[in-house]
Amino acid sequence: MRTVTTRLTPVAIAALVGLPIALAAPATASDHESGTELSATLTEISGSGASGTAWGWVDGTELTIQIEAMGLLDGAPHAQHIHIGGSNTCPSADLAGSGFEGAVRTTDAVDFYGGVAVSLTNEGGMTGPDHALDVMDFPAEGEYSYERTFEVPQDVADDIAAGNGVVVVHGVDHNGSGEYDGDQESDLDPSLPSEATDPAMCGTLDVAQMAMPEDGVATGGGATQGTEHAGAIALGAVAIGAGALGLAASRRRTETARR
Ligand SMILES: [Cu+2]
Repeated sequence: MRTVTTRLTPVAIAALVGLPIALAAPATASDHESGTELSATLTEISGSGASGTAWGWVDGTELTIQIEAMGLLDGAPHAQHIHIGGSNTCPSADLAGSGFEGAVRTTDAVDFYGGVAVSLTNEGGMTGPDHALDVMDFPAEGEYSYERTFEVPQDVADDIAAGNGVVVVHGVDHNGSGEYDGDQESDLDPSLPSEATDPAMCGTLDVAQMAMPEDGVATGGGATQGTEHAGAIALGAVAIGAGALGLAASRRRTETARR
């Protein structure tokens, strides 16, 4: 929902200053005709310095996930998952953890994001929760772009489409040594240092817009309808302020809503 609003802002600015509206088109445009679009802003946990975004699409049992990550330890694997459970949220910023200087470890925040439901392994790796720590099958760079489309169980797909998925990227060099080390064992696998599995960043996969059923009739959903109204109000203000340019923005909004 937040993403729709964010997209409107550049549209509104473009309309007001007369820039070509096409510049404001979202980069994640897709040709999907059914399914549910999701997006997440990934924010650091325990001052890891990591940040990123995630985008997803659920259509039946097919899941597509894109992740843009930065600020991670370079040259070290970053396990990345979709967690489901708990309150389906990220840990609060003031959560005191059991890790390095109070850092949050993976199990410290399980009441927030639950357990691993999907392992976002590299192409070829397995994607179930049993493969959550297949460390050779995850991105191992400080900054990376990840995209994968694969099948998930129906209940997992339903949960993610309902906005219950939380993306968590792991691996934090708390002591700045340039590698995963330290005295503390991982709370997930005692053969690994805790740094290798501590959560670096987290974001909730929020439903970005209403899924359109095949008959083309939108079903209920108060929150998304509220977003639509907010967009209409914003565009109304543009129309008043910028006349014909405002109308162009409204048309663009309609196209965006149809995707
Ligand atoms: Cu995880």
